[in-house]
Amino acid sequence: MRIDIVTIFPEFFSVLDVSLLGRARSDGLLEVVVHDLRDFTHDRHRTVDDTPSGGGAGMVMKPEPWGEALDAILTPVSTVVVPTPAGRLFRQPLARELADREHLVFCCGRYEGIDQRVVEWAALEHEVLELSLGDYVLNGGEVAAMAMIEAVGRLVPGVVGNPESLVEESHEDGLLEYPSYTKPAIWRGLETPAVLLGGNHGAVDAWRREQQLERTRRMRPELLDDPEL
Ligand code: 6GU
Repeated sequence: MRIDIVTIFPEFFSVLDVSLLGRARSDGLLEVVVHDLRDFTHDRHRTVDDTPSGGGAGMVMKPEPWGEALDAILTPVSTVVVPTPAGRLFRQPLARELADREHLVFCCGRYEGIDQRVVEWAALEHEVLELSLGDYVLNGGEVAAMAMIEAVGRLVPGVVGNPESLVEESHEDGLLEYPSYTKPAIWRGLETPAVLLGGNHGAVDAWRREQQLERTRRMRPELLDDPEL
């Protein structure tokens, strides 16, 4: 998979050099290229924003640098992702779907967002997804893009060493994950649930399922009747 990122803060993405995704990049499973949006401006001040048409607070990202950047980056197989709190919720089923794409292009907006015509224009010839992480506001799309890239990247075959570890995690079956324990069996007076030490795998599986349901009911009751999951 190839991932291009367009941002005015390329240095945010240096964390992609480390950990699991850093390894995936050096192994050639993921190709990630970060672009500075200001490289696609032509004025002395490398201007990327302007006042909102119709008035109002804040600044809006000008369409021209975005157009030039996307002209240079898009291919016929590109999917464009625009992180925005005004987008549709990014959830595990979509992460799974995006893990099959050949080319993802993340457009990270700052200020009050990107001139909407950039999305309209890109959608003429490409799949464009405006995606939100959740119901809170970040200062820009960079941290959100990072979260999405990690969620998608770890689902690309070969990126996570043991694919079985992907199966039993939160959201993969629409429920939250069961709680985990390791040794020692008693720590600071607190005991590991006896069923996990008894060697009865059927009983362990049943207990974990029960825990998933109990935890989901307690933490995220709305997931229990969610058609998407
Ligand atoms: Cl995708 N972007 C921004 N700026 N804020 C967010 C978000 C995205 N998702 C939740 N809050």
